[in-house]
Order: sequence, then structure tokens, then C-alpha cells
Amino acid sequence: MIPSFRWFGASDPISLAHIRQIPGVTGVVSALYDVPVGDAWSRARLGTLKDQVQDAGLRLAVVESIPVHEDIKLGRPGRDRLIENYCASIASMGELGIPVLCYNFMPVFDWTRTDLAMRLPDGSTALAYDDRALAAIDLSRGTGELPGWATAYSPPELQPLLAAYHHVDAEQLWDNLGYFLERVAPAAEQAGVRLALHPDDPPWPIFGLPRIITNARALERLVALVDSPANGVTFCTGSLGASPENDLPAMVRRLGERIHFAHCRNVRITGERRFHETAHPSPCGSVDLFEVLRALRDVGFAGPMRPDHGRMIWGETGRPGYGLYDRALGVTYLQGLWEALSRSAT
Ligand code: DNO
Repeated sequence: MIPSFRWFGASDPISLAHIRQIPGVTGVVSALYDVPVGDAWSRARLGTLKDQVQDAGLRLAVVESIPVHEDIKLGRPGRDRLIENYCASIASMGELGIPVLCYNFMPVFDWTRTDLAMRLPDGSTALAYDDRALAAIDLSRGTGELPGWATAYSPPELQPLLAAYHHVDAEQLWDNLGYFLERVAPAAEQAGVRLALHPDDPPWPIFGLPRIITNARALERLVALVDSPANGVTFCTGSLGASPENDLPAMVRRLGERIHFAHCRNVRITGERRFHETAHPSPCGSVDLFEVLRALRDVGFAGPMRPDHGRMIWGETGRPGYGLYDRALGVTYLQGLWEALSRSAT
């Protein structure tokens, strides 16, 4: 297991020097954030990022993410050129020896919450989701009311995109994912890059948009779409753990070596499609991280693992979910579990 930490590049108030000082962390998870979605990533720029991380005494372990253009998810004409660009970016990763690519196939919205700063009893704040609050959000005026997405889409951009998805149901989305992977997985295999599809967060449809990577059946269907070791998943305990139907340790054992990356985070389920994030330790939330890590260890997981979101604690402000302190505590806890599991097995 490679203890890793996400870094948002030069604009991140958390520096590589901070990350270097977190005990045990050697991997960095990052991306080129300013490349327009759909363009091929330049090998030179990716190489600069890699060198920057290396100069700080760390290793670029994962690219998270190369976003998938909506035209690919919609199966529109023109997707072939976009897929070629995607394959070119993967080839660059391979040439530079960056081993894992985390991506997602969620229509329009990546992870979504209805409150970015819910106050917990201890005074910290955390990200929260409530399906009823989501239902009250009016997208006809753009994404202004959606926490974290305020400036993402203006009404003239958003409405046609949402309308285009009226023709894409869950099965059509599966077809479009299959089409994409049939082309991208061989390119990844050739480049020596492992694809790690991130589950949908939250793991159910939102705003009438289909979401398909939500449970054990879906993850098994995904890895079977293209039966290549390069076609794998990011096992995200927070996304999958928001649904009580998901037995996370059992899912880990079924997916086994197709898990290429782990996102570890805890959530507390407080009602039907309602949860908030918590500190990482198992007693704090609904996810038993000890059992998840035990399963990961048992299936021989050796890839990067990062603490996913954290709370805001000790007065820290900044990018919701991505403060330094709680994530640093989280990755230290994860390493403690891992060390205990490893040493008690010998
Ligand atoms: C949230 C992240 C996601 C993830 C993408 C992968 O904090 O886990 O945004 O990066 O879904 O493409």
C-alpha cells in the first residue's frame, strides 16, 4: 500500500512541503487542472508536474483525473476524436511511468453535496448530502444554488446538456461506457497504466440523470466490460458507503486485483439518502474502515491509498473536504490500521 495525498497543484494552499511532512506519505495524487476537457494532455507539461513532485521528495502515484468529455458519455458523434485524445494522454502517462489513472463516468456532475459546512457536535464542519435538499434546488437558473458548483454552468450551458441526457438512460450510459473502455483499456494496457474508475458519489441518480457505478453488481459489470487487468476501479469507501445496501469488505473481496486505487473516508448515514462525512476512524461513522482495510490486505492490495475528504478542524479554512489537518490525521490512522494488520499477520 502506498500512502498518498491529493495535491491540487500551484493554487493549492497545501504545498508539497506540507505533504512531505505527513508521516509515511510517499505518493502524490494530482492532475493538470487547466487543460480544457477533451484535449490531449501534453507529455511535457505532465513531465513538469512529475518532476515537481519528485523534487519535493515524493512520487506522482496517480493522475486524478483526466475528465471524460460529456460527448463521450452521451455517445455523440465526435466521440472518437475525443477518445483518441484520451488515449494520447494515457500514452504520455505511460511514457512518464505514472501508473494509475482515476476517472469517473458521472453525467454532468461529479461528486455532489447539499451542504459544504455542516456543523458537527465537536464544532468541526463536514460535507453533507440530503436528497430532500437536492430536490429543492432549481437548476433552471444554472448551478448557482448547488453547493460547490456555483460557477460551473450558466443556464444557457446547463439546459441543453441536461436535455441531451433525456435520451440517455442507464443502459445507454453503460453502452457508452463500454464503447469508451473498449478503446481506452487496450491503450492503457499497452502504456502500462491502470485505469481506476471512481464510483458515483452519491451512488444514486441525481437531477434525473442516470448514475450507474453505484453498487457491487455495477462494479462487477464494469470490470467484465473489458476483461483486461488495466480495467479496474478506485474503491471509494465514502461514495459506496453512503448506501446501506453496499457491503464494502465483501465488494473488496470480489473485485480483488481490479482495485487499483483506494479512497478512504468515513460517512454517517442519518436517513434515507441522507448522510454527512465524518473523521476517518471507524467509530466515527457508518463505514468499518478496519474491515475494509483487512479485506484490501487480504486481496493483496499494493496500490496507492489516499484519505479522501476530511472535515475542517482547528479553524482551518479552504477547499471544502480538502483541508490539511483532518486528512493528515486520516492518512495516519489508515497507516496505523495497515501496520497492525500487516504485523499481526506475520
Ligand atoms: C472527490 C473526488 C472526485 C474524483 C473524481 C474522479 O473529492 O473523489 O472528484 O476525483 O470523481 O474522476
